[in-house]
Amino acid sequence: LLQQQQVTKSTKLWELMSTYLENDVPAIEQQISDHMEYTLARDRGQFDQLGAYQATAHSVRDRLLEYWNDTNFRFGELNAKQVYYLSIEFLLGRTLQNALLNLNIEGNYAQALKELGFNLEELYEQELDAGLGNGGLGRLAACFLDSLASQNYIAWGYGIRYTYGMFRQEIFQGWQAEIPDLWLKFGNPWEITRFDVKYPVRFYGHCNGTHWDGGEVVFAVANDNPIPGFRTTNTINLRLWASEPMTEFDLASFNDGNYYKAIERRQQAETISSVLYPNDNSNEGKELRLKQQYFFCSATLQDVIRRFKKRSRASQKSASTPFQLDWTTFSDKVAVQLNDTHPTISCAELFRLLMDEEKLGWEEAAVIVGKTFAYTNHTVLPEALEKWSLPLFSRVLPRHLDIIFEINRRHMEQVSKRYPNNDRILRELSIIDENGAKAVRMAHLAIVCSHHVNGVAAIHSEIIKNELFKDFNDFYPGKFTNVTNGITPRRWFLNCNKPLVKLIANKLGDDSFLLNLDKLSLLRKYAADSAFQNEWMNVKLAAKKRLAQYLREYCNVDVDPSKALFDVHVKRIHEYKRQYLNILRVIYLYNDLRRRAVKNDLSNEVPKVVIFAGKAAPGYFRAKLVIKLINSVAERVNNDRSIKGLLKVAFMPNYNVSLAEVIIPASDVSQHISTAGTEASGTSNMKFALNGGLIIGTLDGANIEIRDEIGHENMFIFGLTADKVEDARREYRLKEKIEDSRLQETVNLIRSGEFGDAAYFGELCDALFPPKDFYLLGADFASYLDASKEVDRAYSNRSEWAKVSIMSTAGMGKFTSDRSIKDYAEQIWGVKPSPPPKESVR
Ligand code: B1N
Repeated sequence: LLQQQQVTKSTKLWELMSTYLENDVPAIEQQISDHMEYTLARDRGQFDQLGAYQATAHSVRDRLLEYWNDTNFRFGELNAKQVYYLSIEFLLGRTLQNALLNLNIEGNYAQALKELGFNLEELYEQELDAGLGNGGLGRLAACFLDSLASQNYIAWGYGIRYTYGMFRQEIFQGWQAEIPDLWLKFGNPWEITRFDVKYPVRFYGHCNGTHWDGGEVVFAVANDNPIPGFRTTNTINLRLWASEPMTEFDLASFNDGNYYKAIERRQQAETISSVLYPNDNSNEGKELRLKQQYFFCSATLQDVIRRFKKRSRASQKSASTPFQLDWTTFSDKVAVQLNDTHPTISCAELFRLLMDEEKLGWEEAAVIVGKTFAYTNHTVLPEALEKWSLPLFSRVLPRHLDIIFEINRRHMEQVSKRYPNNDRILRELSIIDENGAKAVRMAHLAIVCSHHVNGVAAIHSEIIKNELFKDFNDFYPGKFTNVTNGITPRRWFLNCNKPLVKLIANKLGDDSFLLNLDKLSLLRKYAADSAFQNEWMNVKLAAKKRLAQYLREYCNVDVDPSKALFDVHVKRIHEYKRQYLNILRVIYLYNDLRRRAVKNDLSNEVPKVVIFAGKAAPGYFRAKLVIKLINSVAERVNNDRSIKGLLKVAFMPNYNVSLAEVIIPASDVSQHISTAGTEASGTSNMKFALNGGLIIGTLDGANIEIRDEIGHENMFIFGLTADKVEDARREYRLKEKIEDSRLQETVNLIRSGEFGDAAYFGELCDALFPPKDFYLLGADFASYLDASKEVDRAYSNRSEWAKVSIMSTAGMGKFTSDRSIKDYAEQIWGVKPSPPPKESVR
């Protein structure tokens, strides 16, 4: 397909392309104007904000491409091991500001645009988010790309170019409505479509031995997105595949005279990459989803193999001997990281490509596969563990099912050797689930085919080793490990909170902490300094003012940011994340305020606004009902004059990366209150704490490690610990009623119709009664109220609060994704940074 094109040697072109665009203000102005005219074809009366944004974006992209080309050239020359990060989601958000800051040219751009009559900050708002992910898992992939680039690793990301990303959420009469996300409606200046880089991908058909034939074939077309490193020219690539029909028309249908059927087949091909599945932490088992997974994995591995061959050929020493490809070096050149099980079909696909296309034997292929892949698990929730029913799998990917059976047969042989006559363990460790309808367990396939398996926070990795995959851990000692998640301080500190970064840089002498976050610990010695505390709190106040404006504009909620505590709960809506527990708390607080208002006992009350945001999966009724309840409570509470505005509730629609960038710097306290043992890590907890927001949370996920770093006294911890959860559940099941009187009172209030729609909310109320309440809201309610009270108490002391806020930021060094990536590089991939030569750093 990719025909070897004749390469023309042009010294002149080489020289011209070796010069770089200038970054002085007049040069930038000229290039923006050029793009207005030559790229956008604007006439001189048509300079609107959108056009200005697009022209600016194109001029920044030009600069990215210079570094990106250099980087790709250097990677090819080095021919060192390259990391491939495979993820079905990349939640990138906006690109413009991130690119300008990473290239260190934001100031000159602001100046140039000012002289052209525009405001750069306003242009940022023109960009639509690239929302190609659901939540934490997709955003983690985006943070990891930034850290790979910034630390000079040889790495690429691979995923899907969805035409429609995460749906836009609107609220109608308190209910969530989902609107298609038209993120490409004005084009996408950040991507380069490689019409010449495309691979065929087959589905269905039949399979005769190693011969797979018939069915349907689509093309995967490469779309490249440059990812710049921070203050380095290392600019890596995120290659996203779009599906395209085969260019050859379906001749059979044409000859039958079935023109419409032929067109329909073409359209079916396009649907493969059309929409992101909007489920977070749950698995729908849909055929199209399996096709998406295979589609991007097959194209990716074909691309990786092509690059391996090209580089091997280019690096052959002597031209006299005929070239002989050495497959045993494959895993010295390729490390593939599987972001959850979604790309796990790649393991079977690599077997297929090596055996059926490259004619290697099983043993040879198995060694290569086993040294190439590593798998990251992101969840222990049973409903999220991927399983594909055998009938579906064998219809869509018949050859791969055969391969998986053979992997499993050999795997089962090993297991029985080690544990003779042990049916339980055979059943437990089999890739095929035979309890009930037979299915392929993707996590088991990933574990068998990978050299390492990691969890994403210490507690989560322990649960994986000791509970979820205990037998695997015994069978494969040393395979299981931990890499605690992290976030990039470029986007989640510098981009979203420049005033705080400036304040800290002034205090510490420079901003090198952005690449060495541990240096933040130097702030500890200023935590009690009252002048510094004042400056610190003023920065926080400015961020709160900005958010207050949003609250007025989008939620019709009026708050005084200089008085009110901003209490934030933003993440996907899910039962295990317990937004319901929070709104129950709010209802209790509201009722208490009303009671005290009657007794004229409202003095010393800390005014607060409780801010919620987050999307529910469209088919997740419980979660949508919680959104409705939050909005109903907001309606009632915000309009009750008797409580004197001391409590407000807001649900901000359409939570996404760019809204998170506004909310996170503005939070005083944020909620991370999952039932212990359910949230694998959480990453927004890190974002809030880094920005001086205090955390109220359970001992779950990364909260535990955050506590270890910043100190128990600097967090509001409550609730059951993971080791107590099972017993608590067993106990609760035996109870006859809700024992906590404050919770009972709160439920009664909902049932009474205080917030309208009592009939709807009945389901939510029922869910709290024994033997239900799987997520243990009842068990944690009392300690949650205590923690909430403690927050109020601490907030009343401004200096104490400021100190804790500073201590939070100071303790967050560990949670940079730079550290996570270093852990992966050293423990799992076996790669080192390869900084570009000094002369290329401008
Ligand atoms: O991955 C994040 C963690 O910080 C979160 O704790 C975890 O909940 C999240 C199926 C998922 N786990 N599993 C998913 C997403 C989409 C999908 O289709 C599962 N997301 C997480 C990063 O490690």
